[in-house]
Amino acid sequence: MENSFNHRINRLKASLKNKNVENIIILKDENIFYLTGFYGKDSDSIFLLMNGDMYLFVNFIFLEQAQKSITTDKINIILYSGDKYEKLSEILKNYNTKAIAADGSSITYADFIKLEKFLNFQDKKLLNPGKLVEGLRVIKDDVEIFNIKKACNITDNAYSSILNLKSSGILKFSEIKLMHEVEKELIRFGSDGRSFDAIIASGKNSSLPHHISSRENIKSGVLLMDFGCKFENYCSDITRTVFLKNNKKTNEIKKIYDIVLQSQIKAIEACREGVSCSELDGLAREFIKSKGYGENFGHSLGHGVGIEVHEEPMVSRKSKTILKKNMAITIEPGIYIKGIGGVRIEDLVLVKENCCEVLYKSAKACITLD
Ligand SMILES: [Mn+2]
Repeated sequence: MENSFNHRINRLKASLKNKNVENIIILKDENIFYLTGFYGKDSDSIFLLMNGDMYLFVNFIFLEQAQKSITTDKINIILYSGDKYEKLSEILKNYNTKAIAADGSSITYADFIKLEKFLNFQDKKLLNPGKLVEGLRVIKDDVEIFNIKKACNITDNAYSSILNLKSSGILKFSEIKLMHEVEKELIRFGSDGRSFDAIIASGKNSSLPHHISSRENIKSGVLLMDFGCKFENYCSDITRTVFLKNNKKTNEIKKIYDIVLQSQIKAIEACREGVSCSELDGLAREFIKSKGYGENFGHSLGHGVGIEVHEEPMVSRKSKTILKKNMAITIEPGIYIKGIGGVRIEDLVLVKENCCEVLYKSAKACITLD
């Protein structure tokens, strides 16, 4: 593990050099975790890389956790009480450096004002290098790939035990109770918990891409389930749409199921190193459009997954990112028809040189549960 953190710090240094900066302040918990192994939730910590020296500023609540998770003595753990920027400022006084970058995408306005105040005072300039650490996180290393695959494997197991309930079992639940059942299975198979609140959408509710699971009872017809779990702080994210018994309304939805599935398979077949995110999105989108449902696919094709369930790169029409080996992205086209229902099929894939690896085994053929 220590080697992978060294490797990540070296990548950070190289990426800073590219932008002609040497020093950086990082505030976002996920980015600090990526670089140090310490993951405090809403921790109010600061990671500082200054002339090659590394500091982690934590408050009392996170001190012992930081000491336990950081296995290298190259990172100086600094306890602060009161204003973290005052403590930061004390350390910065020891350095003559004139410019320092801040992890730009996640900084609040209040933090920005304070940082500027302390840095101005010392005649240091604050720079914004953009989403620098997020940019490193798009390419997954071996440890990350292992954890993501494990999360996906647990997700497959949980999905298959939900299918084993059959229609008769599932129809006994409300959406919220099925959400709970899914999350219980994710834990039973070894995850550390969900990666987001599972979306369980029955019938007409499935036309809301991010429906909030409700107290309504699940009805026969279409059922969309979008869920995922965490393993060692790495996420999975899957969507499957199934049918519970037949009813009159399922005919049109089964027609769109076929279109969504074909577009998803086309995108998976095209997904490999060198293809741009916008090309991939366009491929699935054009196909859906050619079948007359262009207006009903209003979100982007996918997103990166890792420490966060939604992270870079965004797989959208606007994204200029070119896919590279070991990026982990979702491919999740959908068609949504208000008042009738919707279908989305989502896989998490690992980009390879000449193809991509689908990380789930869960079947995608249209099924009606007995
Ligand atoms: Mn997703």
